[in-house]
Amino acid sequence: MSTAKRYTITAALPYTNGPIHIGHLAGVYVPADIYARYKRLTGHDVAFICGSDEHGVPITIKAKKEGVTPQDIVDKYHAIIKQSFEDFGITFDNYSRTSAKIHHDTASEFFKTLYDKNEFVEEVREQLYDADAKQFLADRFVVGTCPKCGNEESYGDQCENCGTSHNATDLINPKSAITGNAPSLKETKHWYLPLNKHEEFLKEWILKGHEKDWKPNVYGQVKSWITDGLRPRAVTRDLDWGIPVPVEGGEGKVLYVWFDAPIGYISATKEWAARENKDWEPYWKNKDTKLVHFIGKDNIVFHCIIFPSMLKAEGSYILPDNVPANEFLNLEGNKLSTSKNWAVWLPEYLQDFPDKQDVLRYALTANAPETKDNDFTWKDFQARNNNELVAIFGNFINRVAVLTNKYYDGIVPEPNTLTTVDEETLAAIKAYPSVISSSLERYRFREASQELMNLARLGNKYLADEEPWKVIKVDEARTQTIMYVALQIASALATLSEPFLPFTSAKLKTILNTEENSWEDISTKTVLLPAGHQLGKSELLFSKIEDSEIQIQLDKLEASKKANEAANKVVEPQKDTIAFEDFTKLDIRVGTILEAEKMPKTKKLLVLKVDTGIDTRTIVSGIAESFKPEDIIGKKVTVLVNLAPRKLRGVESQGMILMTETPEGKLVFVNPDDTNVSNGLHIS
Ligand code: B3M
Ligand code: ZN
Repeated sequence: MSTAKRYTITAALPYTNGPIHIGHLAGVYVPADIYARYKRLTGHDVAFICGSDEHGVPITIKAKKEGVTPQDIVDKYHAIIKQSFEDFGITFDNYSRTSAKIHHDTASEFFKTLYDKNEFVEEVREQLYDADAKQFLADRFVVGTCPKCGNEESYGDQCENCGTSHNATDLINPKSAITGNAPSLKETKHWYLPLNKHEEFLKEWILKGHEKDWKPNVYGQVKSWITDGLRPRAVTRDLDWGIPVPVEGGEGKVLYVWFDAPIGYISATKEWAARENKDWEPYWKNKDTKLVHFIGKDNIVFHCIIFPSMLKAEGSYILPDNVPANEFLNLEGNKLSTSKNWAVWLPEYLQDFPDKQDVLRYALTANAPETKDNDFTWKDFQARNNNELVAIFGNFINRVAVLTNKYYDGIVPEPNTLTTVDEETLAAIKAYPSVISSSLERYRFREASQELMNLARLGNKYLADEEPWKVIKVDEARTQTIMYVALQIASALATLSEPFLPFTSAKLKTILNTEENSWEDISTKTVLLPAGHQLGKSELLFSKIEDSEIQIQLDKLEASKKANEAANKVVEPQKDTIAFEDFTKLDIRVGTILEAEKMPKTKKLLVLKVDTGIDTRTIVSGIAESFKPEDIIGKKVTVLVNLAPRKLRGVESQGMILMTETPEGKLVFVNPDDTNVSNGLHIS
């Protein structure tokens, strides 16, 4: 595994149109932070870069909906998102934003360079246009059927189902997201990045160069797009929110959000370097720098094809060494959804679990959607906490701290003769840094987190086998050795847990009263915590999560589900008023169903014989999808008996059965003997 001296690690810039949820954390920010912390801990020069993505259509849509300006929206969510990252210990060296002047300047300059180098194709083409909204329909302003996979809700620039990026005019049956209208076509000029021109380079660089080291999900997608053939993509838009197109003829147009956003990584690096009095260029231009993009799978095309083509066309930049994209995280069996409020929002999580940042980091890492979509469940979260963090990691540390305090006043005891088990245990500790590194170098964060837990397991087992609490009664000298060895494991855990469980690692370092050891020290030093060292104050690392706490979370989700169902229910408007005299014309009686059978060759109709009290008559009723004929014989029903007879499929219907609906939407008879809650009369 080749490692570099300098690392530029980027995490996808979140759109500032809402807070962030566990899906973002699991897919992008936790793995990126683990990686960045690990690289720093192993002595590398790291720039860990992110920021708010403040342009693009979703932000203008949200602003319109809330009746505020796009700037109001981005200011609000930039602050919220930034706070969440801090709260969860995501150690960006810089969290910038794309509305920053430095970004506008950097992106404009980048565009101008490509323009001057003739890297764009300038073209007037017909684009989708909503005449009512007086708006060109690009990106999320238009929805239609994806030409590649048939998803009916593809956006103008990208289909979220298959990940393909396309031009809005490629959509089948496009509809304006603003008015719902079918768009017309209108000519407008744009600048296109001719991806086709870069096909050979992409083949060489990715298909030949990264078959082995890129994740199969990333490599596979990229390969299929390149094999399908690439086409020019417009990198400008007719919008008023974004970075103005800085060349002649660009008035009233802005850069496409996916053109400016990745350049945001560069601007944020510049901003950071200026603040730190460093030179930004080595982080983007030196061959001995490794550029790694952490993203979700829906961003693959932009980071593996479009942005590298831009960097290549510009000419002075390095290309990403890897793009370890994750798949998606689902929540309790359903897709995470902002609009359906089917999510665990980070600010809300912290309200309910104020000191459990590491628990979420751990649960999300141990169950990360690395190779396929994965499901987050609250039960699993609870189990990861109670059965692993509390029962293994926390239990081990607690026993070590409590016993050392009790037997030796918190001072690391002098070891005596080491047994084979002691020696094997000390040797096993030394292997962990490279075991965990090897997983991390391959972006296997789940595996790495489990190796860390294995080290805690080793400690737990060592104590359980050696039983110092029993040995103390018979062999003082042996107890000293046992506790010494256990303390070495605890010390290794303090260092190796840092990338995964930073808050826990800090607490553990306080308990052990040491900050000394580096990642490498764990495998090279013979003594991690020397005899005579005084421990610090003891505290519990983790606490149990009760069923009742989990139930609160499940109830919240249930409430979202109910709210969605209610919101989706279409309530029909009231019909025109009728006079009382009209109502009295209705002759409504209670009858009994004597016979019922399905009308042949229909789905909905039943032919009933009903005793109305006046006579027995035939009534055709459209209720076959709700009732089986045999179940309704003998049922009392309410019948409108003086409705003019009407032929249905050749059978004369002499009246109408009155129906109503339960709140759950189930069709029921209006039956004087039943006490069903009704919400409106139906005529069936
Ligand atoms: N804002 C997209 C997203 O949140 C986007 C990432 C930009 S990275 C340069 O899916
Ligand atoms: Zn698709």
